[in-house]
Amino acid sequence: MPKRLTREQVDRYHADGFCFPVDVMTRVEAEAFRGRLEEAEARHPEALGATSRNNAHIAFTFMDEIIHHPALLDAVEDLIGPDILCWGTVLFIKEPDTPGYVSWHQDLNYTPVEPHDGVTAWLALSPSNRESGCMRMLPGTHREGVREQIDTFHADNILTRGQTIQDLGTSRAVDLLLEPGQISLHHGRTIHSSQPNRSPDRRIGVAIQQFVPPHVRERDGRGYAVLVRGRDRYRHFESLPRPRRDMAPEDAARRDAVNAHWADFLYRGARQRRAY
Ligand SMILES: O=C(O)CCC(=O)C(=O)O
Repeated sequence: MPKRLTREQVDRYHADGFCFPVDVMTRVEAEAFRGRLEEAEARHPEALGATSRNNAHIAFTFMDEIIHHPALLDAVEDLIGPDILCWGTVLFIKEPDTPGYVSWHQDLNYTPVEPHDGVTAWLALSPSNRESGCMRMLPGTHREGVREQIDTFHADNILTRGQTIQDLGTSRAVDLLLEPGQISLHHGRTIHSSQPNRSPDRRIGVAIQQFVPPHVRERDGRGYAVLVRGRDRYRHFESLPRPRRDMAPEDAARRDAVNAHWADFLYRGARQRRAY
């Protein structure tokens, strides 16, 4: 018996490579997290902007609480089991009426974790719909292996390298409509994208990318992770402590070290680097 997902959602995840929407918190709780995010953005603009969106959970308590949220972890447990590590997070924020978009891609093309047994949870802290540029997914593509992506570095493409899978038929794409407090769950090989935010509100997504069971490891190194539930009998990752306040210098330094490690694989072989 699943803890949070319905049996149908579990089946959908395995068949399609994603499932949604999953209620994990009330709208009021989601609004409180949004409030804390926006307060933290105002107080630490250098640490929470478009170019500093990775791994905020290491240095900010609201993000740490999100990755440990019991209902969210129950949903993740339904897919990957009771021992759960958080390998990383990305804040995908699209400001009102801006051209930023995400091209068709697979996360596991550039994130070096193996085997492919993890899952990404994407939490909406504002409405995510067609107008605001919700994620769109191509069902079943997680079963087809990792595809070639080309780097475009297009100015409006908010992926690190503007990486894009070309020549795709996208007529079967599904829009992942979410209200604040709901998540979607996707497999890292599922091909997905998102359009610009044409709404008057910010589109705020917290991607926990990804939750992995402890037998997963990084291809070329040790890497870092936070044990968020259960036990880690493998110790493939350096274990990160939880922040007790925002931007304590030792946590900020840990986050910088993890992000430098990420930049090494995110930009491996690329002809240019961006600031994120
Ligand atoms: O938030 C978006 O629009 C894209 C997010 C994404 O690509 C991901 O979470 O893997």
